Amino acid sequence: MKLEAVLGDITTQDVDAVVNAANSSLLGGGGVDGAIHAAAGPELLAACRELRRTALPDGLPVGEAVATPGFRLPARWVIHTVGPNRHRGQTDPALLSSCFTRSLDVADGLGASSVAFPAVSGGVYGWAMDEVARIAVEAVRGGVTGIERVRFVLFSPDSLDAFRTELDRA
Ligand code: AR6
Repeated sequence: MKLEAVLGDITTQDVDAVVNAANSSLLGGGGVDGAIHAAAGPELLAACRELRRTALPDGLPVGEAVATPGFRLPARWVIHTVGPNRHRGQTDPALLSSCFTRSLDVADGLGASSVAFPAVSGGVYGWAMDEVARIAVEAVRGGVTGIERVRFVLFSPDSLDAFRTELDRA
């Protein structure tokens, strides 16, 4: 599996699946969630509402992942995951690690070979970027899947540095 980190906007990535740092409601929000919904178009919100009506009446639990089509995005699928929110006392690294491993499992199940991740929980949810990077890289490296390429797409030079530091660790 090839792992890389780039500076950029996840909504423009030419990969099979992009991961969304959503919230349990799946009904949209700010940050990367808002950007993905804006770029994918209103069909994405409709698909999320349908998931809530059917499979997920209580919402998506923290650390879990679920897929929808990507609609107007270059990516064929969006995999929605919910990171732990530090401001709500969700400080267990296993929950954040699970976001990455479960998203890869879902992508693998769809037959995706390339996946782009944002820094889940590294924004509004309050985790330090070096911690997100360490947990994300460790989780992805430990996963055994058919995914060929994982790209971390970071929104600032500092977060790119944090991920590059982890990727450079042997
Ligand atoms: N491409 C890549 N990264 C981005 C983009 C983008 N277009 N936009 C922002 N980021 P956040 P969280 C970075 O807050 O901490 C939402 O309202 C951003 O700079 O989006 O998991 C949800 O609905 C940061 O480094 O996600 C939830 O309520 C990283 O993505 C809540 O925020 C994650 O920041 C989730 O919070």
